[in-house]
Amino acid sequence: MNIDMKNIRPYGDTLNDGAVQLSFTLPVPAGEEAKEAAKIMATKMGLEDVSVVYMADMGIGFSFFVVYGKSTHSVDMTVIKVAKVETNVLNFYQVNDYIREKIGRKVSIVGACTGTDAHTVGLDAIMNMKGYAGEYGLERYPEINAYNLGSQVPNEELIKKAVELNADAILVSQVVTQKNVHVENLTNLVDLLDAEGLRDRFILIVGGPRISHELALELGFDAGFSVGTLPPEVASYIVQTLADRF
Ligand code: B12
Repeated sequence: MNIDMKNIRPYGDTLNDGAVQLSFTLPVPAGEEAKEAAKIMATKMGLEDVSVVYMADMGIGFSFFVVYGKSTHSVDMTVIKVAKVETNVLNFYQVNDYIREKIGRKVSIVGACTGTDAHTVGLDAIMNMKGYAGEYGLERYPEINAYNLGSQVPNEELIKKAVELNADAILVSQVVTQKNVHVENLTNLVDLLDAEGLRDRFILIVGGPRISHELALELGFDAGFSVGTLPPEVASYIVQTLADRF
């Protein structure tokens, strides 16, 4: 198949047909007028040949739609550059061997959900002994001392613990992003570390579903991890960055 990388378009039935599926809610009761409004809305979004394939009454003067249409736009893939964590991902055994051979002591890692954030599942997936998606969490690695401080940890407290435990890396989880609360909180952590002359002492990592490596770098972190991250990816990044810094 000959794909024009300078003009990528959505693919539905045939290559480059631009077919997309879109769903949204309108604050009007379901009915023929609402259906027409959904069609006009999708057309104004730039879709052609729009058809409303599903409408549901949401019960309280709201209606939900699934719409098919053809996008008229294309994307030039050849100019896209995305900042991403570039690490040779090692498995559980390789990470532990790497630490023994290249670092020669246990690696200390402190993690927390900070600020007002109480979403612990993501950080637990990375740190918890029992692991996630078939991978052991950092607490299970014999060559890593992992400390999970839990949820709603103030930045000051996280820094205090990281110093106390002589941490090599600090892991921060931020799931709630409403009103950019995560940006404020993450910036505050970096500012506090800077003010105490501690920023360079730690590998500083942030993760969460709406975190990108690019955002992490912008905010003064060393790396950012998002949806689907597995513990060995984080462990590999930490140990290789640490060895490089020796
Ligand atoms: C479970 C849940 C809760 C539980 C949390 C329980 C707990 N102990 O964690 C409870 C009920 C407490 C809760 C509360 C709230 N929640 Co909630 N919650 C969710 C839900 C359904 C699932 C989140 C989850 O567990 N995902 C599974 C994990 C495995 O995925 P993950 O977090 O993405 O983690 C992975 C990666 O992101 C990454 N990662 C994550 N952290 C880190 C850290 C590091 C260091 C690294 C390397 C990687 C990493 O690795 C993980 C594994 O791959 C989501 C909706 C959804 N489906 O996502 C809403 C959601 C996150 N919640 C939301 C909201 C708004 C709230 C509340 C504000 C609701 C309210 N009005 O009270 C409160 C806030 C509480 C607080 N103070 O934080 C919104 C956030 C919207 C936004 N953009 O900010 C969501 C998206 C729901 C929604 N659609 O509105 N919530």
